Amino acid sequence: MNDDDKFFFDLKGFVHLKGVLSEEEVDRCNVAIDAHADRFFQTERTLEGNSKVLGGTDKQKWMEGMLEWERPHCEPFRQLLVHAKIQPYLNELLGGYRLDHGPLIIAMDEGDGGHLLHGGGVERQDFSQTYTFKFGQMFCGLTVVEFQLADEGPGDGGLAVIPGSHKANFPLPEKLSLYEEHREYVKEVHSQAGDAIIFTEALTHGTLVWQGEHQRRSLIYKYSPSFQAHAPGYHRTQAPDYILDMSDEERAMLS
Ligand SMILES: O=C(O)CCC(=O)C(=O)O
Repeated sequence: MNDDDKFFFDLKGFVHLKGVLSEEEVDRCNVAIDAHADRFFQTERTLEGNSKVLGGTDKQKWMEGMLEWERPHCEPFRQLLVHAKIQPYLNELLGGYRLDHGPLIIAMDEGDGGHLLHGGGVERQDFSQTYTFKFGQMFCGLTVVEFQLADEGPGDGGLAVIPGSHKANFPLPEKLSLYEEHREYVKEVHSQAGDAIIFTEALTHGTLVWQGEHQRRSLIYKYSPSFQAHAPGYHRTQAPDYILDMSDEERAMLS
């Protein structure tokens, strides 16, 4: 993580890394997802809350459990746990770290509903989502690595953030959370398949209704410093033995 990256992460609460994944890495993930498409589910949670503009014609589709899929389909997702282009950022922001929860695939078809803008400064639910700067260094709690497996261009919707909101001291105005007012403060993150966006969970972020004609596919890994947890309990798994089949480096991310 070079000095420019550090400056912009501290200033904005996120960094957008272009072309982190090769076309082949993106394809391997998408092929594996296609092979498990029957496992998409719709969360019962109402992600758009009371927003008049974030509800869609249908809900987002989510999928989990990729780390335990059969080979070769699990492989690209396991490799992302220890991706050489991501590790320097997590080392700088978290020090020692591990997977807190995820990975999660968010897929959205045209018209699928968004997610309230949430998090940000004082909105943190607990210390595990903190962002702090001390002793010349950034300290992040829960930190998100979002890999884009499909393009997310202007007008498509998808990931939206409020740059700098990880340092906010006053509560997020409700109309902003609902995306009904103050939209000029919201940045849609335009990205291409293969890009990665790393952001502190303390950053106000959410999802705009998907308007693209192609399916949105975002892959989300959430990390915590190794000494603390955000998600309660152990990883839920259908196949507990899968962990024995991982490399030592991959397995260490789950410890
Ligand atoms: O749709 C997105 O990329 C944002 C997901 C999100 O809000 C979250 O992971 O908390």
